[in-house]
Amino acid sequence: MSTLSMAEVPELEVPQHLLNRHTFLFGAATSAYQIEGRPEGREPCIWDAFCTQPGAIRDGSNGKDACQALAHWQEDFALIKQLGLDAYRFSISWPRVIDANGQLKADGLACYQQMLDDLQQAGIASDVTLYHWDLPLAMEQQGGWLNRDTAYRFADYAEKVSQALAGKVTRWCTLNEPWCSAHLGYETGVHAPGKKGRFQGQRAAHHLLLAHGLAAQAIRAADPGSQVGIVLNVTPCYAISEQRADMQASDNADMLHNHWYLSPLLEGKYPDGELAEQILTHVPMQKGDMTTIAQPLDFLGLNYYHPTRVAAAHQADREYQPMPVAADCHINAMGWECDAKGLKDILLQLHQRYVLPPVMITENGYADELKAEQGRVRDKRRSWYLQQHLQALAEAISSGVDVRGYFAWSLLDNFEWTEGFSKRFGLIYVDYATQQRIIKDSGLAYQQMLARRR
Ligand code: GCO
Repeated sequence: MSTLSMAEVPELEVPQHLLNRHTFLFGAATSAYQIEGRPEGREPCIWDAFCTQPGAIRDGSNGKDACQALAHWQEDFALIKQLGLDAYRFSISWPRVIDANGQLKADGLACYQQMLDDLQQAGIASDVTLYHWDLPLAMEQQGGWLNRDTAYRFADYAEKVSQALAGKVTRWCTLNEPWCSAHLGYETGVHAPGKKGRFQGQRAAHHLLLAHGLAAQAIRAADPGSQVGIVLNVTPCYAISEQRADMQASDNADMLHNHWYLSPLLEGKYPDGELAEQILTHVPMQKGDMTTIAQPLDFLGLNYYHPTRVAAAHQADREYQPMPVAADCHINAMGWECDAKGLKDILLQLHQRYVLPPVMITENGYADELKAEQGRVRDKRRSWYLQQHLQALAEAISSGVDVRGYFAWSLLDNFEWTEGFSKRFGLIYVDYATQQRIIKDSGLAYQQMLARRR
């Protein structure tokens, strides 16, 4: 634990209306594969297999140990309390709690039960994601998200787990970022399971959306006192010029990335237009699917990291590639443009276009590669990023968007998917060799901000 005095940490200056603990909550988020380790305690998942493919992970690493979070959870929860978080968002590993025959595994579930009891006793809300990308490998061998049956298997898992944990979970998030699971996993193949194929992204997406709808119904029946939502990654798309072709490319990017998910969930239909219609001929839709998908949401989780700059010249047919970045911006270690205005813009755009349920910012954060020096991590840039984004968020709220909470990504440095362990997003530093944790300067600033609240 850090012995740094508070005065040494730059303050996060955040508008007053975010600092009312009765109307706005602050948390931090993680996901199972990225932190847990202990693969021997579960069935294999698609990321175990993907990480063995040469060149798939930049530093050749995998989630075998990661933060050893199942062994260290009590220590980590002490840090959550020390930071003064109102809520903790984490995910349950599907292959840890369901065995090869589809039955609930009591030993796999036990740790999550203890964790939830501990949070409840401490008065900390729990935001539990059921699918943060770790599909059981056996299901991938039967087609994964390209197979409609996976949606029913997911609903079955959701039902069993929400029955077993009923009364312990504050908010259930069915899926995390289905765009990533579908598009990166089955269209471009840069994420697990590494499949490539035109229109496979939207085919997988349909089954993911269906899985969400079925699971939402199952959770509501099993755990009626909880709230149910889904987490999407959204990004405002900006054309790099006002030329028609660039504007058109940007609209297409916006449609494929944001509205392909939001419109089915909130309006029960896929987007309109020529491109959408062409894509839809490849989507295996069945009668009643759109009604199932458009379940009422108690909240909508939105993850925001960066805007997307779009140029027609970068378009290969309907594919688009984001333009790198705006000219004078700061870029993080992921190569992502830091632009807090993008958060306000996308929130206002969505607010104008849809009747939104209450929104939670379920992830937002900054990557660097800083190592601890003499027990301290001076991550000024992360504090700057948090402050900018919280200010933009406060502006969006003042303009009428109903946002109820904010989760920093991430509680801990962790396994950053294809980037391995080199990129660090944590408020808390993890020394992977010793598994020592150190609250970074940004974590201390977050703690101080939370302590100043009414
Ligand atoms: C995400 C992922 C996280 C990533 C984070 C940074 O939901 O995109 O949920 O797992 O680590 O976004 O890339």
